[in-house]
Amino acid sequence: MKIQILVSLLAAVILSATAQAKDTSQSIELAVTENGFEPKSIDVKPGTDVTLKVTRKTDSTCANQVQVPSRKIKVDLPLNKTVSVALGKLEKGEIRFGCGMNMMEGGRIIVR
Ligand SMILES: [Cu+2]
Repeated sequence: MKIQILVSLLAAVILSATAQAKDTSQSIELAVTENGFEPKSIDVKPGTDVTLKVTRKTDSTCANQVQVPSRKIKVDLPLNKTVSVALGKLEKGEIRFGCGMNMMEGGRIIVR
């Protein structure tokens, strides 16, 4: 009886490990500081389901929004609060992001 429980526990652990290996989602932390978006360049693998976790840490830039023009995303960034921006599965190429007015130099996600 105890062995059966142990075996099923082991099976559950192995199954969840396998599921994690196949999971291609990725959370990427992005900060807005006096220097703009950090990091400015992010590398991901094609087919990855990407969510940006954006935290604005300064009031001294115009970036109180983040936008991803190719995804038609524009999101408010409250000070010191992390905002999730789901981009979905990314194909090969480059995705630009920047401030709400598209003035400030933003950054890019390189999918390769
Ligand atoms: Cu701006």
